[in-house]
Amino acid sequence: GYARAWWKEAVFYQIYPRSFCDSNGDGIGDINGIRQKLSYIKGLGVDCIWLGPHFDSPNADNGYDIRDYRKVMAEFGTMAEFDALLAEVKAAGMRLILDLVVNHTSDEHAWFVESRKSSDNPYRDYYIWQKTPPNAWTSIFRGPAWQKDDATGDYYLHLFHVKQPDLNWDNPKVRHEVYDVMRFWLDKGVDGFRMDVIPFVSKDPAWPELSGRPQDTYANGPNRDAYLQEMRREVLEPYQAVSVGEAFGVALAETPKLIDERRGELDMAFQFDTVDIDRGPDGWRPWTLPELKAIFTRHDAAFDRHCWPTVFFSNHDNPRIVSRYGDDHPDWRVRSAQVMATLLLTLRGTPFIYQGDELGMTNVTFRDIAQFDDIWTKNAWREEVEGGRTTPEAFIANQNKVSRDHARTPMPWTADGGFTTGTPWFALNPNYTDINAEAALADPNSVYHAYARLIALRNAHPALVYGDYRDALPHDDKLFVYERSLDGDVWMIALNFSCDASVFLAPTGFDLVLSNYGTADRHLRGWEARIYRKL
Ligand code: TEU
Ligand code: CA
Repeated sequence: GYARAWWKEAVFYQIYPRSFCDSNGDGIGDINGIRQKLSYIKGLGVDCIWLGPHFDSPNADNGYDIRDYRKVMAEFGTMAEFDALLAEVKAAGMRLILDLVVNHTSDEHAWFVESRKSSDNPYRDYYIWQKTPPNAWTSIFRGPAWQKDDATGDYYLHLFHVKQPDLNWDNPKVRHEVYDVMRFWLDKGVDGFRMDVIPFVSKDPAWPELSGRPQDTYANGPNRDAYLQEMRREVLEPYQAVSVGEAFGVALAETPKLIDERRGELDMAFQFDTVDIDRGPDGWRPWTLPELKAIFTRHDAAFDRHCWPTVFFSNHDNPRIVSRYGDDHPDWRVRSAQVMATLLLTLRGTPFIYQGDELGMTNVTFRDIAQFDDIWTKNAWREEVEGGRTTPEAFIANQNKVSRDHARTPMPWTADGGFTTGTPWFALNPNYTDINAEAALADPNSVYHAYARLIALRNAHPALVYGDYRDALPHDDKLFVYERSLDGDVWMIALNFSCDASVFLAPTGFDLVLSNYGTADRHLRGWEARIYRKL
């Protein structure tokens, strides 16, 4: 069996602070807003909060460009308010992890301000400078990854936005600065880190040209594993801190390198297979249920007893779960969001919930480029539409499927919005009048209460956490039926991924424990989710 650990049994909840709750009417979510909503989060039964970047930042990429790692973003509040939040999270019996963004900093970080001044500046080697670009690497956010800088005429590397220069991890001083930042927050009592694009930290000194997707090259530098091992020895291990790294660009077969417990790197990784399922070379592509199911069978085979998976279907970089994997038509929105909740919370691996998915929040229908906030979308528009490669209509249609902004609309707290008393920094999804926390809390059949019931069930039964996984119907294109079993405790989960009723033979010798329809029926109804347990 597995070695037990709190983070294997935990359910995580991700907060995107800018869009969570605004306490002072300036239109921007903040720390005091989160403090006001802790009982809402606790009410779900989650164990640990992942707080998106809350550090001082000029917000070129909404906080993923950090100017000062030891300061709280002024718009979000003060260090005293952060300390109070942490204390209140703990008092509520939960834990808190922070977003560690250390592949790059903001170009306004003091290290980079120094670094760019001259080629003999003591901070020059904190970043990656070349006399001329050694290759034609491109930024994940479009355009060249090498940027000429006026002061010296040299080029610096930025794998993301031009305002996000990559740190030089080959310089041991940089690594120790990062470890000091980690200790600063761990000393306050945080429980660990989600690590942003952590596999990108090691750069290949041969500067190979790209072949395939850029991330496949960027994530696989020669010192990646040595640096993660050092980080674990230096910081994570002594503090017993949990770590979950974004495995962006790391193939499934390579992922055990990051998380096999015998290697001493990370505890968990976000593998991108599920969220890449609808991504093709030219944007959105359709997908099928057997493809989705095959991912979990593949993961099950790739991760042995020494690796522990994560399960997530969304985050601040992805569209809304119900629009993407379910059916956001009003007739099916609640049921299909409950099907996805059941999947998320009964697969093998630690589940991560993204704020608002517990309300069944949907994608937005964007009509105009002016409605978007994301720097990535804006860069892509410049390249594709202004560059004459596609039409505005085709571009917007694709963004309506893939945009990161779907996830970034503010939380709808009440039928009046309730996110802010002022003007929100980003428009709420106009359906907040129907889809909001107040309505969900009042309705026992809401998506929110389904999440709460599923989390309680998971917490009560080790088989749902540590049990083996077996897909019982891999080829069916509407039904997803699988087993979880541990020491003779056998569970069967039957999910209908369609609005058609389907004949389904209830397994003999099993009890129905939960259905999102409440009552039993001979048929598996449209978007029904059932959980059975062997007698
Ligand atoms: O994301 C890595 C990243 O590039 C993702 O945006 C990825 O491309 C996307 O999920 C594919 O669907 C991290 C952060 O999560 C993201 O918000 C930041 O913009 C990025 O790093 C840079 O820090
Ligand atoms: Ca505010």
